[in-house]
Order: sequence, then C-alpha cells, then structure tokens
Amino acid sequence: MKKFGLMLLTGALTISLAACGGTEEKANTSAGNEENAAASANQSVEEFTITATNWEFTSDRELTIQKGKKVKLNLVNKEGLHTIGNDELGLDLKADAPSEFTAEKTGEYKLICSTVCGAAEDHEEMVIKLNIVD
Ligand SMILES: [Cu+2]
Repeated sequence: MKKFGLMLLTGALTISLAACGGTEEKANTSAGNEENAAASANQSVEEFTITATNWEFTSDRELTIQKGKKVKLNLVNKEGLHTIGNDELGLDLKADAPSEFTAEKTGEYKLICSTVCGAAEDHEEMVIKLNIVD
C-alpha cells in the first residue's frame, strides 16, 4: 500500500513536470503566433484619426485607401459634437469609438458629419472625401 502511494506520487510528479514543460512550450508558441498576428494586422489595417472642430474637419480631408484593406477610423472632436456617416459603407462613426470596415468597392465616397452640429451652411461643409482605389 505504501509502495503504491509512492508510485502514485512519482507518477503525479512526472505528469506535473511534463505538464509544466508542455505549458511552457505552448506559451512560447502562442506568443509567437500573437506576434505574427499583430504583424499581419499592422499590414492590413489602415488607421486614420479624424479631428473635428466647429465646423470643419481639421485632419486630412481626402483619404485614399486600397481596395480590400481593412480601415479603422477614429474620430476626435476637438470642439463641438460631430459624428461621421456614410450609408454605402455602413459607417456610423462616433467620437472616441473607433470603427472598422473593409474597403470592398472602388469609388469615391463622401464621409459627412451626420450630426446637425450647426447652421446648415457650416454643417454641410463638413465632408471628407474617401477614395477606394484598385
Ligand atoms: Cu459637424
């Protein structure tokens, strides 16, 4: 009975050692995968930060992206309350809540301020041209 207990203990030790080694290996592998994933994500996601004041977009007013790319848009309101929308792209961007979409179809899109943030003539000036190119 004593011997059996020792065997069990030895067995448990062996297993836990093996498990430990295994976990370490696994951790290394998954860390490597994460790095790879991050690297490929960097390659395929194009990120833009749009800044808005009353009543203009103060960042680039013309953006060009490659078809098939993932796009991440951030909106920062420096002044006033603005949002950005485009029905064709299904874009409904709010401040400080980044939005991602894939540029699927080439063309020229207008990203407009979708909040009526002032007098019509001011508000309607708030447009960013987005070109999706081949
Ligand atoms: Cu606006």
